[in-house]
Amino acid sequence: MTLYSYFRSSAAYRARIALNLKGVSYETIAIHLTKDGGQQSSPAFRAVNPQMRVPVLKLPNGENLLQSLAIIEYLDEIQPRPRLLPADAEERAHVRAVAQIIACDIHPLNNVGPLNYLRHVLKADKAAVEAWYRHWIMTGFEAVEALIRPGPYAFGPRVTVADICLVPQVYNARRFKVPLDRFPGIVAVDAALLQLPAFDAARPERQPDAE
Ligand SMILES: N[C@@H](CCC(=O)N[C@@H](CS)C(=O)NCC(=O)O)C(=O)O
Repeated sequence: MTLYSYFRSSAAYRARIALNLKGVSYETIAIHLTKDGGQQSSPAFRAVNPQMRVPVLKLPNGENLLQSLAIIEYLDEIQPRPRLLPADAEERAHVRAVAQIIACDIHPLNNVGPLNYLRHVLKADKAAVEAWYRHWIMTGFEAVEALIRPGPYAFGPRVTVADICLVPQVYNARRFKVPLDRFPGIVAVDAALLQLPAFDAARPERQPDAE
């Protein structure tokens, strides 16, 4: 398989963790999200993903899969071990809720497009953009902190899709110097997960396109 990725993209980071957990080997094609005005906007990449975002997982048959959560669930379906969603329906809903707070409620507000709109269209200054970024992480993490049950991972001793979403979001928070002292559970889960080889190998700094 081939993953269109960018080392700092937290959505691509999720896909990398899932591929590693499943033991699926893949090649990386780096799409630089800021160089050349953003390589995701090139006609060549637009033909791969009309939404012009990473990650994209290219399958051996040439099909392109988009959206990190869809990619993760696809991997979980074709390669069921280790399972990334609990067998119990109620538990599965709790895990998906945390994954979706991060992937659907926090991350889209702090993504490249909305931040550029704040900067260039609404003329927000650096301090205002940083305050916006911090606000959405803090409010989202308050909910996540209340919902997870560290033990040692977000929902006990098995890694789930909630963990896969949590680690890249904590990486983003640290990158933008968001204080995490109010979230001891999140910090503990993140530390436990980063001990696992699948998470360690997916770190931005370990990617071929890392700067
Ligand atoms: N919901 C999507 C988000 C994908 C996404 O927004 N990726 C970002 C990087 S984290 C991107 O490619 N942004 C490029 C842009 O907005 O121009 C997913 O989970 O895959």
